[in-house]
Amino acid sequence: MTEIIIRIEGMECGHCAKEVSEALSAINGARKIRISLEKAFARVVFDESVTGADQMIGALGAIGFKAVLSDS
Ligand SMILES: [Cu+2]
Repeated sequence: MTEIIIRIEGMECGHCAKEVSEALSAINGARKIRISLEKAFARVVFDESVTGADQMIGALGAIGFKAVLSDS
Protein backbone atom coordinates (compact mmCIF):
# COMPACT_ATOMS: atom_id res chain seq x y z
CA MET A 1 0.00 0.00 0.00
CA THR A 2 1.07 3.53 -0.73
CA GLU A 3 -0.22 6.71 0.83
CA ILE A 4 -0.30 10.06 -0.93
CA ILE A 5 -1.66 13.51 -0.28
CA ILE A 6 -3.31 15.33 -3.15
CA ARG A 7 -3.88 19.06 -2.94
CA ILE A 8 -7.17 20.04 -4.55
CA GLU A 9 -8.15 23.46 -5.83
CA GLY A 10 -11.77 24.56 -5.95
CA MET A 11 -13.09 22.25 -3.27
CA GLU A 12 -15.21 24.74 -1.37
CA CYS A 13 -18.06 22.99 0.37
CA GLY A 14 -19.32 19.66 1.61
CA HIS A 15 -20.82 18.91 -1.77
CA CYS A 16 -17.43 19.31 -3.49
CA ALA A 17 -15.81 17.15 -0.84
CA LYS A 18 -18.41 14.46 -1.45
CA GLU A 19 -17.80 14.57 -5.20
CA VAL A 20 -14.06 14.29 -4.64
CA SER A 21 -14.56 11.42 -2.23
CA GLU A 22 -16.82 9.57 -4.67
CA ALA A 23 -14.47 10.08 -7.62
CA LEU A 24 -11.53 8.72 -5.63
CA SER A 25 -13.56 5.84 -4.18
CA ALA A 26 -14.55 4.79 -7.69
CA ILE A 27 -10.92 4.18 -8.64
CA ASN A 28 -10.03 0.52 -8.66
CA GLY A 29 -7.28 -0.03 -6.09
CA ALA A 30 -8.11 2.97 -3.89
CA ARG A 31 -8.45 1.68 -0.35
CA LYS A 32 -8.77 4.48 2.15
CA ILE A 33 -9.73 8.06 1.46
CA ARG A 34 -9.75 10.96 3.85
CA ILE A 35 -10.77 14.41 2.70
CA SER A 36 -9.91 17.63 4.50
CA LEU A 37 -12.14 20.38 3.19
CA GLU A 38 -10.44 22.94 5.44
CA LYS A 39 -6.94 22.15 4.25
CA ALA A 40 -8.03 21.35 0.69
CA PHE A 41 -6.46 17.97 0.41
CA ALA A 42 -7.25 14.32 0.10
CA ARG A 43 -5.19 11.60 1.70
CA VAL A 44 -5.45 8.35 -0.21
CA VAL A 45 -4.14 4.90 0.55
CA PHE A 46 -4.02 2.73 -2.53
CA ASP A 47 -2.69 -0.48 -3.95
CA GLU A 48 0.23 0.63 -6.11
CA SER A 49 0.01 -2.53 -8.22
CA VAL A 50 -3.45 -1.45 -9.40
CA THR A 51 -3.48 2.34 -9.59
CA GLY A 52 -1.36 5.44 -9.15
CA ALA A 53 -1.34 9.15 -8.38
CA ASP A 54 -1.78 10.09 -12.04
CA GLN A 55 -5.04 8.20 -12.23
CA MET A 56 -6.35 9.97 -9.15
CA ILE A 57 -5.33 13.38 -10.38
CA GLY A 58 -6.92 12.54 -13.73
CA ALA A 59 -10.17 11.45 -12.10
CA LEU A 60 -10.36 14.72 -10.16
CA GLY A 61 -9.58 16.72 -13.29
CA ALA A 62 -12.41 14.93 -15.07
CA ILE A 63 -14.92 16.28 -12.55
CA GLY A 64 -13.48 19.80 -12.64
CA PHE A 65 -10.95 19.99 -9.83
CA LYS A 66 -7.33 20.97 -10.33
CA ALA A 67 -5.33 18.52 -8.27
CA VAL A 68 -1.60 18.18 -7.63
CA LEU A 69 0.42 15.68 -5.74
CA SER A 70 1.70 17.15 -2.50
CA ASP A 71 5.32 16.51 -1.62
CA SER A 72 4.66 16.44 2.10
CU1 LIG B 1 -18.75 22.92 -3.30
